[in-house]
Amino acid sequence: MLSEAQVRQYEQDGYTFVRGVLEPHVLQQLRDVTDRIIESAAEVAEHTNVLDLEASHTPERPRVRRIKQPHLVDDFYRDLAGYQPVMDALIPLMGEHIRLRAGGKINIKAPTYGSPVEWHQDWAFYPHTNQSVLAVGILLDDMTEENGPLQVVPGTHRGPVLDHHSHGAFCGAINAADPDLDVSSAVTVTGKAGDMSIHHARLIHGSAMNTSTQPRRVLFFEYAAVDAWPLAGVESVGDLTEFNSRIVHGEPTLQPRLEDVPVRLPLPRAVYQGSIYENQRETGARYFDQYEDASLAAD
Ligand SMILES: O=C(O)CCC(=O)C(=O)O
Repeated sequence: MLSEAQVRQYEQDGYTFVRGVLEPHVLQQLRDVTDRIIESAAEVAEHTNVLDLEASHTPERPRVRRIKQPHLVDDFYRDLAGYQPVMDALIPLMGEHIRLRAGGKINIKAPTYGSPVEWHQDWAFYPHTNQSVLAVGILLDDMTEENGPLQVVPGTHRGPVLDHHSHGAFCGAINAADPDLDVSSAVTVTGKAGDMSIHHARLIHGSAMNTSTQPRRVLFFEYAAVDAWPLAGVESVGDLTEFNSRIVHGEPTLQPRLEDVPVRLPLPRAVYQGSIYENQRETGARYFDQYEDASLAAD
């Protein structure tokens, strides 16, 4: 369960952090399953449905940036999405009825070259009928000031949804020159492997490139209250059985709850598809440094 202070922090600041969520043997299993999937990158030259690759990836020198939709890749992840300690942390924030979203990912951020993620609000990717929508970040490695930690701008979940478009199409990032983007109060989220961050879907967040010698792998699961129905984005309710099969706690409903919330649609679709990293290739001004020529990055 969360303490009252953690619930208050989530409500006021739009994020909170929970220590020691994974038991040590579960953390070890998570790492083992993930390592096996990362190793499979030696067999591919291009992005796949599962693997998103750094621009400098080659089969001889594999560089995985992301594992996409992990709950579809291995049952271990699907089970972990409903892990009781995770549910115990979410119920005070979003109620008893919780659906895993179809998105979800493990962002790998390998040492010395792991890519940055530009400032964005998840809500710009997947607006819903109400804002009981959040993401958790389960740490596979210690997340430190040095290895590209998650950065959040407290309180921005109560502010506007900023423009995530470039050249007339969605690009999944807020232009760093946008006068409405103020990240002067951004804070870094740091913790130990097995800990978990929680952030509201409207919270502005991002992270720098990992130039350190330590990996920073985070498993992000996205959750919505069962009565929060997607308005746009990768998830639609084309198949109700599949939609409801992702309920990890509580019961389904056919009565979405409507809230008066600001919405921008992620349309027209991003020019580059496949992951946030691809979407963000079209971003106007960037905030975080990245290798212009990724092959310059050391192993
Ligand atoms: O990996 C990170 O630090 C941020 C990830 C994120 O916000 C995303 O992939 O949507």
